[in-house]
Amino acid sequence: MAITIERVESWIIDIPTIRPHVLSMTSINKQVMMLVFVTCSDGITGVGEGTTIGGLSYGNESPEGMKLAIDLYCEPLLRGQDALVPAAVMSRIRQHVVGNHFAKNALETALLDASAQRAGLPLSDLLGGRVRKQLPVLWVLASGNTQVDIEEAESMIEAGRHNVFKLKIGKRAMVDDILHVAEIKRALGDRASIRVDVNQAWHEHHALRGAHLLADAGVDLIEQPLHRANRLGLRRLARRSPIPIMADEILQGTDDAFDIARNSGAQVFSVKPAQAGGLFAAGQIATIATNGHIGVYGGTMLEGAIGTMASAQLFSTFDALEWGTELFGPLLQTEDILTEPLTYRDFGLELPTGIGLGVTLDMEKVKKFRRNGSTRTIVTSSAIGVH
Ligand code: MUC
Ligand code: MG
Repeated sequence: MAITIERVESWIIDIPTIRPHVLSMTSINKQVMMLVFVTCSDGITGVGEGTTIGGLSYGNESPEGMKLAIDLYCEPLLRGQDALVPAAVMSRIRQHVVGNHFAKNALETALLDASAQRAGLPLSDLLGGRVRKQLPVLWVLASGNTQVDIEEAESMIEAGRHNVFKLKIGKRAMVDDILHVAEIKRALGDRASIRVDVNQAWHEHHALRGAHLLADAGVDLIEQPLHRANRLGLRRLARRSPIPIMADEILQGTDDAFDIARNSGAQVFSVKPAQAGGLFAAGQIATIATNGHIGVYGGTMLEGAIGTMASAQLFSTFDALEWGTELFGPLLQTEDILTEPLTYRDFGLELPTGIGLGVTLDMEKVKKFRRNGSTRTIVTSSAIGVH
């Protein structure tokens, strides 16, 4: 009997963060998640998530925009379609909807979650099966204060939760950022690996000097130091930097991944299903990386539990994951929206064994945080230069 897509519904959920999270382009005090529910004629509902950072500060899709793209343009293309063939359904969406990678990733996740539930399998089994049961997870130090960051890192190491830390820099002058990074590395010593994410804030003129100073301070990796449009600059830097350069914002899909790999434009790829436009596209980016002898890292857009689990299900199938993952998004939120929380221990995230995404939403909690009306994503005044 044919099983079709009956209903597609998207919600916006606002959950406060445990502390302000300060990046080069914005600071956030809450995380805004777009959840999409795809209900099929056999009664199965799949769920997917589209989440970004600071409204439109990070990329060209906001949670509100994702909701609009799904409600207005994707829903009519999905309703009545064969739910058993997510690839064909997504191909139809791609024919009619250009870009909108975050929204497409959320929809593809929901369709695959429904298929996996129907098959009685974890989503990772539909993607080829797990190579690992646990994913290494780093923590991002981004309180904006050096002492607070050191204390935070110390408590994470002591609790056995994280011993790899990514520091968000690029908001302050380079010299101040490097003093901040060096102080943290000095305090933690060999007990932790330190990486930095510049989120595109540096100019090529001073990036090489920055890379040398960071290497001297004991940093292991520099993420997206230059603007994403400066591909040649990133390639020049990657060739001369004493420590590896990771591509993040520059990777907006498989074409970018292929181009960067072909031109030796970075040593590591941050694989993000949202930026890639779906779990399959993200898997293809990881394959391009591995075939191009580029390291693989499992990135995040600070998704909550649903987006994090979708990524985790995919990353668990990767043959190579040399740089671990940063799937810590749910830990940055004050509230858990699952019936059973995710398990973070021994410096990693344990993959649940249940069907689909392997997690169940606590709908009472989800409803509590659901946004009513069309409230905009509030970006802090300092982030938009208003004082
Ligand atoms: C990014 O640029 O990597 C990942 C962790 C975090 O704090 O921000 C994100 C986005
Ligand atoms: Mg990044």
